[in-house]
Amino acid sequence: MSCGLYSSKATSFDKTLDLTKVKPYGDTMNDGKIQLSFTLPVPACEESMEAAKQLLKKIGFDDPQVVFYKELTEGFTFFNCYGNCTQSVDFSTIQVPKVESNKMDMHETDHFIRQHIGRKIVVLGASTGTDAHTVGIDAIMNMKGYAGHYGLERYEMIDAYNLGSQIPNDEFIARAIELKADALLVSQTVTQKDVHIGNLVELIEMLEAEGLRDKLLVICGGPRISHELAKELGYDAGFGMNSYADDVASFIATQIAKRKELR
Ligand code: B12
Repeated sequence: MSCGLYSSKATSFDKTLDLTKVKPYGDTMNDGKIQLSFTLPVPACEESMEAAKQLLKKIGFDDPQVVFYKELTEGFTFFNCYGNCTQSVDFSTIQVPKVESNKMDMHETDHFIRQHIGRKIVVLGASTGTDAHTVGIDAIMNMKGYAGHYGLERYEMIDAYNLGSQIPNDEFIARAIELKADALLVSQTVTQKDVHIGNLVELIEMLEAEGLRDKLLVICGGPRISHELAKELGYDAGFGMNSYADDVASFIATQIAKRKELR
């Protein structure tokens, strides 16, 4: 269900809000105000300010304004601009594929695992390939947790192994075999030139070649990962920004319990 079908708080205080024609909000409903920052490869001068405004008009902004500009280095000027967006979107019809699972907190998940699986679950996590970003996978796995959500290492019924960053896919798979993993968690932060796609696909292909794909839950996450993309690439689920250990732990526990029931 689209969250547009829930009552929006804004509709109750402003009757001019039409969820079928949603525009950005600045300080008045439907004013369409957008703030945009970008750099043009030209020196800072009156002409480059005019170039920035013309560009905004071409993009479709009414009343474009440059509110700040500064030459960052010789020949490259940074602009901060405002403009009124002339387009709108129909929020009421938007549907986004999401991970479907009942979110449980740490204690509920531990209890669920005890009751429905009856043994500890082994989860391996890493930032793979050339990706050196560790903060995302640490947020999900570290004992102390992140933003008030305990990480998987704190769960009594999860054996969590955080392998760190820049783990090659073959090493990740070798550790998964050695530790008899139930689930693999891959974190990918750098998406420049789609480097994450190649790396994520390679892992799935290698797991398939080893005959392991169906024996494991394989989950990816990162700031630019969506559930839709993850499914397309052959993963069981994908988690993006604002996801926490409880989201992924609930998903893993319920999926493993389901698979156990089917056996
Ligand atoms: C810190 C940082 C670094 C540090 C990393 C240190 C470390 N130990 O991690 C250093 C300085 C090493 C670094 C290097 C680089 N970085 Co950097 N870095 C960042 C920065 C500032 C913060 C990232 C972060 O820690 N976020 C906080 C965590 C908690 O958020 P998160 O990762 O999104 O994780 C959450 C969710 O996504 C999710 N999640 C994440 N992983 C997983 C996995 C699973 C299984 C699940 C369920 C959920 C999940 O859960 C987390 C909690 O909610 C970002 C900019 C920014 N503000 O985001 C740039 C950024 C990510 N870096 C960037 C770049 C380009 C680089 C470099 C290529 C720069 C360079 N030219 O050298 C290198 C790459 C190095 C490499 N080989 O990977 C770009 C990436 C752009 C892109 N789209 O690809 C960013 C966005 C900066 C930018 N605006 O350009 N970086």
